[in-house]
Amino acid sequence: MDLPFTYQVTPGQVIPSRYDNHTLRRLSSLRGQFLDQQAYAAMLAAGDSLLYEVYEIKRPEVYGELLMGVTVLHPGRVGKEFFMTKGHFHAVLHTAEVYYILQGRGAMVMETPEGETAVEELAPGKVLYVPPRWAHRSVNTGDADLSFFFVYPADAGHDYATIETRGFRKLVVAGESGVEVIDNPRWQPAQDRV
Ligand code: M6P
Ligand code: ZN
Repeated sequence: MDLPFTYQVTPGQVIPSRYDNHTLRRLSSLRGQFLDQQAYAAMLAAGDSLLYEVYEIKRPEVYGELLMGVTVLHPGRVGKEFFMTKGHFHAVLHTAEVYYILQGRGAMVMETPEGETAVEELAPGKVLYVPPRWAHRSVNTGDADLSFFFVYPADAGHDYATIETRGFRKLVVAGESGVEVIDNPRWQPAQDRV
């Protein structure tokens, strides 16, 4: 591919005009993450629903390069909890990420290893800066696709295991009065710490 290069991403056409990888993530890849495990099991038994899709522009995973792409997170709920991404820390913890929201409504749930938490609302036109060290998970709180452009250092890598075992400290649910952020009652402190 020629360098430099351009491609198109617009709110009307969120799928990048060129991309290298198209990853599909289904309900089964979020096992253990949703609070209502009965609702999760029932939904999974009815079919392995597609939760989100990532269109990635490939670059060498080395210092100095940037990885970019678009995530399309579909609407839906497991019990009261909205569809969400797996979420991760970066394997190289001190690396940041930028999101630009193209369409839909949602939230980004974030936390540091020390236990600071933050939840930012996502809406079209908004740019979100996820600082180094903050784990991040996007949540679709609307009834249409939530789509956003992302970019982060190509050598950052993904640490999924920490979230898979402990979960996030905060959850985003449909409450009596709309979208609510609650403490995760199943959040687990790390076992390997004294
Ligand atoms: C964002 C970015 C990607 C990530 C995607 C899906 O678009 O952070 O790097 O792959 O969300 O999230 P996850 O990797 O947690 O499944
Ligand atoms: Zn990331």
